[in-house]
Parts: sequence; structure tokens; C-alpha cells
Amino acid sequence: MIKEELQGLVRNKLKDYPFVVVSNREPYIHSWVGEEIKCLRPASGLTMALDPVMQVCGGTWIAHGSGDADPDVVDKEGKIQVPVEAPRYTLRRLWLSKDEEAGYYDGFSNQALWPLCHIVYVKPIFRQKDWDTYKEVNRRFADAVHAEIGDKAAFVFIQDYHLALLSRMIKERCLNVITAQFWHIPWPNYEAFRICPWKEEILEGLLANDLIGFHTLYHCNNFLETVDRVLECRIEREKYAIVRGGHGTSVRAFPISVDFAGISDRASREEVAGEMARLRHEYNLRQEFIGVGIDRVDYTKGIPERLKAIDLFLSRNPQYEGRFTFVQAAEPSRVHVEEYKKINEEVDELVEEINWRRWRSRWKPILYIKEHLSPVTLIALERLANFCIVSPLHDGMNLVAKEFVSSRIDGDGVLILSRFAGAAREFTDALLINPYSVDDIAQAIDVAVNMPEEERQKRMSLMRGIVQENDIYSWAGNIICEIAKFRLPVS
Ligand code: GDG
Repeated sequence: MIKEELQGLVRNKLKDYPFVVVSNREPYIHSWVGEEIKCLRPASGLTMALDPVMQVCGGTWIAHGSGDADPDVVDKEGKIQVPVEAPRYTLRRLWLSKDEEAGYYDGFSNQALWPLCHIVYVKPIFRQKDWDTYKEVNRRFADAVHAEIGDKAAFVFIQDYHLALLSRMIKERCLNVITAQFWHIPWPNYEAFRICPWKEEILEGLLANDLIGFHTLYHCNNFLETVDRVLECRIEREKYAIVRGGHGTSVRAFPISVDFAGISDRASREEVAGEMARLRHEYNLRQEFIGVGIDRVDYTKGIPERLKAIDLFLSRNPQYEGRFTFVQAAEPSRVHVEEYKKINEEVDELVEEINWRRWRSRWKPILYIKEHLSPVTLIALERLANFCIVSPLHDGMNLVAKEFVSSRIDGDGVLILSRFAGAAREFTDALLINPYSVDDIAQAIDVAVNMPEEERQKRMSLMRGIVQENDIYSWAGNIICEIAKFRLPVS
């Protein structure tokens, strides 16, 4: 879908009703750098995907203001027009105290719900205090939504697992509102979910929505099954709907995507060519084979397994020594959480150990770039690579896979992709791997570096076709069409 079509759809379907997006993470962060304020884009799949949609739809995005310069650039209601250089929508920032952040974000969201939903054998931690803070912060978001729309009829689009109780709280405050929620991470099976001490409240909170979206039908089925086992309700399986207390919630799969045309266009620009030259020069990236991985440093992303696979590949194929470099771009995230400190240390040590054992003269097998990179640098890295490894142990979708494909305007490059990423459902032409098997990843690297050009081009062309057809605008368009089916509220 093209942007203009989405614009038309929004006008036609949502009419003049206010459209409000709510998420924990904000799409733009203002930070002090010396005497200057800089505006950054966070490394987050959710914000990367939704920002282009909001730029087309307009409206208000309510999110936690997390930058140290955020309060310095907003008006008295916490609002700023973004993108700053060419404003298209309003960002309304909500402020959280350190204790609120610790309990709601680091605590319940990231130490309980995140591991609970991903099932990668990291034990969820359920603390009563974190849960209480999570509820309190959800209430604060509901107050912010109420302050934004009052009693006006409106559509509210809630994002992710940080705000599971929000829809219910909004509906207690605002009478004329339709809410939809998109759950960006996997929904686990009932056996995994049942250990949550507050499972009933979470499900009741979610069922206040008129529509709930997941990336895959598999997650929708897990959700229906969980609700069926936990709550008194009617499941209408053929309609993918749940009725509880007279209120109906539709459950649908909407595989998220990226701005294919925007990325492809950017990839063809001079600034990306310049950045590719800079990277080659600065990091001495002149080897015959370049691999790339781009991730937030998270224990779900399978980074250690991938690095061990590079090591195994080189042990089995010593002829590639000096001819092969793997670039791992890694942005630290959730650094206050213990498990994230551990994964950071594990990756640091692994890179150091493999490079120490294998280096020769100016060559090291792994180039580890542990910093926030600009979108131009990320596209340049993707274009430089012969192959990209996306190896999460479990992932709702994984946008890096789709960004890699979108940036390959040359139609070349091989994608090595985890079977346990939502993206694997669409990318059957990637080299699909079991990310728990180092051997499997090493074999896929072997296949990637030996794949004939014709086959690479064929596979890449099929994958590009898929993202082009199902881009982020069609994702948003499909959700908007679904939301608009509900009784439009009366102003
Ligand atoms: C959640 C779900 C789902 C990475 N490093 C930098 C940077 N990134 C960008 C990537 C990509 C995004 O961050 C990461 O997106 P993912 O989809 O891989 O993962 P999560 O953040 O875990 O997202 C996931 C997603 O929500 C959307 O629904 O796909 O399954 O877990 O866009 O390019 N961006 C910048 N600098 C970096 O250094 N600017």
C-alpha cells in the first residue's frame, strides 16, 4: 500500500474522530549532548514501525518521556510536534518517577511479562510491589488519555505488554471510545501463562479492547486457548472473537512490517553510499565476505549462539580466515535489569575470546559495534553484507529481517533467519535455522557464502515482493479497516 492510500483510508474510515496511539516507548527522545539538545530515534521495533504510520495518519501519540532533555522542549501539557524538522503529529509525553519506572518497566513489564511470553528459559519474576506499580502507571496513562480526549468520541490504539490494563481503565473514564491493542511479543500457550499470579486481571484488562492484534495466527490461537482456560466467557472460534459480560473482543493476526518504499528509497541515496565507504575505511571492512547482525542486546535475540556459530564455521572452514568478517551491531537495552547485565557480559566476553583466539595481523573475525547507530549507518551495514543473521530464540516478528530485505535494492544478499521469529512465516525463502543449534547456524553460513548469485537473487526478489506488498502501511490500513467495523462512537 502506498502512503497516500492509507491517508485516504484514514479520512474515509476514521472520519474526524481523534486518533490516539499510546505506548510506553516514545518515537523521539530529546537528550542533552554537552550544551546542545539532540533528538534521537530509539532502537525499538514498535516505534520504528509506528512512526511512519503516525506521520501519515496524524493524531496524538502518548508515551513516557524518557529523555533527559524531553521536559525542556515540550509545552505545559507535555506536548511537542514531531518529527521536529517537519511536524506531522503530536507527541504527548508523560513523566514517570524513578520508582515508577523501576516497578512498572524494569520490574513487571521486563522481568515478569517479557520472559513469561517469550519462553526462552529465563524465569519470570513476579513481585507484588512491581505489579502494584504496573497498575498505578497504567492508571496514569489512562488519565493522560482522558486528558487528551475527554468525553469526545475517539479511537485509541494501545501498544504492547506494558499497558495490558489500559483499555479497561480508559473505558472507565471515557464513554465514547473504541480501543484496539497490538501485542508486539509472542502470546505463549496456556501452560506457560498460567504461572502468572495476576493472569485473570491481565486477561480482563485486555478483553476490554474491541480488537486485539498479534503478529501470527498461532499467537491468536494461544490467546483464545488461554482465555478459555482462565476466564468465564464465550469463545466464538469461527469468528475469532471472545464475548465476556456482553462485550465482544475480536482477535486477529496482523503481521507487522516496515516502510519498504521509504527504506528502499533511502538505500539508493548518496548518503548511504558515502556511509558504506566510511565503514569500509574506518573498520577496514574489505574482506570478501561480510555478515551482519543488528539487535538490541537481549537474551531473546540469540546473539551468543550466533557468535559461537561464526567460530564453528571458521573451525570447519579455515580457508575463510582473513576473508570473512561478521559485524555485530548491538545497542544495549534495559541495562538496569540483572538478566540484561548478564547477557551484555556474556556477549562481551564471547567476542573478546573468539577474536583473541583467532586474530591475525589486522584481521579479527568479529567486529562488535556496541553503540546506537543512525538509520543511515544501519542501512549501509545491511547493504555491505553478503548475509544477515537474525537468530532470535523466540520473537513476535523481528523487523531487522524485513529491514535487511528492504534495503537490498541490488536484489542480492542472503537472509539466515530463526524459525522461531514471526518473520519466518512469511520468509520461506530465507535460510531457516533452529537458533538453539549452533551447528545448524554454522551450516547455514556455509550455504550462504557458497550460494550462487542466481539463487540469491531469486530468493531475495521473492522476499522483497512480500515486504513490498505487505508493508507497514498495509499493516496499519488492515487494522484501521477492522477498527472502523465497530460501532462508531457518537460525539
Ligand atoms: C518488538 C518485538 C517485533 C537496532 N539497533 C539500532 C536500531 N535498531 C532497530 C532495528 C529495528 C528495531 O531496532 C528492533 O526491532 P525488532 O523487531 O528486531 O525487535 P524489538 O525491539 O524486540 O521489537 C518484535 C517488534 O516489537 C515490532 O512489533 O518485531 O518481535 O520484540 O527496527 O533496526 N535502530 C537504531 N540504532 C540502532 O543502533 N536507530
